[in-house]
Amino acid sequence: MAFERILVTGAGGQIGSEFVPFISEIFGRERIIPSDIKSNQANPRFISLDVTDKSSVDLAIDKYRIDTIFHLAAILSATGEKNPELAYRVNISGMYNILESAIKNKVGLVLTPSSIGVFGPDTPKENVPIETITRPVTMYGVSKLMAEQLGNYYHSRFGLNARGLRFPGLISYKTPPGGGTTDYSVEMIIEAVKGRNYKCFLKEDSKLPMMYMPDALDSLLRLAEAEDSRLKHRTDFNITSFSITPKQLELELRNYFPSFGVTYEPDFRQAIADSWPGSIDASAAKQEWDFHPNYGLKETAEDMILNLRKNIPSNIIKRS
Ligand code: NAD
Ligand code: AKB
Repeated sequence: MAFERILVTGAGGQIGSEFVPFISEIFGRERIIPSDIKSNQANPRFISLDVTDKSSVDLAIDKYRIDTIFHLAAILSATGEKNPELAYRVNISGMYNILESAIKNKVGLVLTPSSIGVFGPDTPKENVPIETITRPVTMYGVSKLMAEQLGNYYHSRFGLNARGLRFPGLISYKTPPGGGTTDYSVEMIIEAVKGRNYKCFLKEDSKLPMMYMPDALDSLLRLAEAEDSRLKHRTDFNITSFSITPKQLELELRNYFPSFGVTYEPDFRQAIADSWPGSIDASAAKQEWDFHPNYGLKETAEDMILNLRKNIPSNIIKRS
């Protein structure tokens, strides 16, 4: 049984703040329990839940008779390098608490995004398959890899329906990204729309895989609804839409804003970007659950600019 009572952790984040309205449209608002460590006064259904607090996780899953969990609470790569202990607690202990409670309460599905952060400098750089060398050099990567493996373990040991996918950098305009290395892409587009130049914290040739938020939301739902019998993988599906460098994004934006300019002043996030691949292979996701992205760079830039021209949300500020 799944999708009757759905808990979303980290619901106030870049993905959660869009995923909750997205699934509310599909399943009905009354079935969704959005939660986060941050409060949200605007949504009375929102509950306060710290995933590192095992008894609170247990209490919430039991109280709301949860059958499905989209576990989005996490600490991203740049914030994780500033505070590795926090990243460890939220990304590993938080995942452990969710899985333990899911078993105890007979939850039907736990879906947890992973990341290209699981790869490291020893991973091949292009068209990287799922099974490859994964030796991450960030606490974020280490913890996301551990979370993938925990999901696999709870599936094989206890039969839990744990699933997950490795997102590339996500581009969106509603909620600011949460302190990652790919955040430059969102920041650059916003500055261009505001008519300002941008100082980029990565080098101009740092190629990374990316995806526009509508494709990310669709992917989460497709994997959640996929027939179990089709899945050969569980928690580590690579997915990607397009790969770009900051320079390519700058040039794309100059089609709309001819005087837009970017200076490149790499900071500590450059080392993180350097450890990640430039492109990944999403063929297993296509075969096993019909992953199908619709937005390339051009469509992403066009839609971002269209929406940001209507309204630049006041909370779109740099968080890292
Ligand atoms: P985000 O940082 O925007 O949101 C994470 C949310 O988790 C925040 O609202 C934060 O308040 C919450 N949180 C932090 N600690 C918590 C705790 N102890 N208990 C409960 N909530 C807590 O991140 P996001 O981009 O929405 O990421 C969601 C998931 O997707 C994560 O697993 C992340 O690793 C993965 N992911 C994101 C991207 C991306 O580009 N956004 C890329 C790859 C993978
Ligand atoms: C980050 O940069 O940390 C995230 C990710 C790719 O996981 N956007």
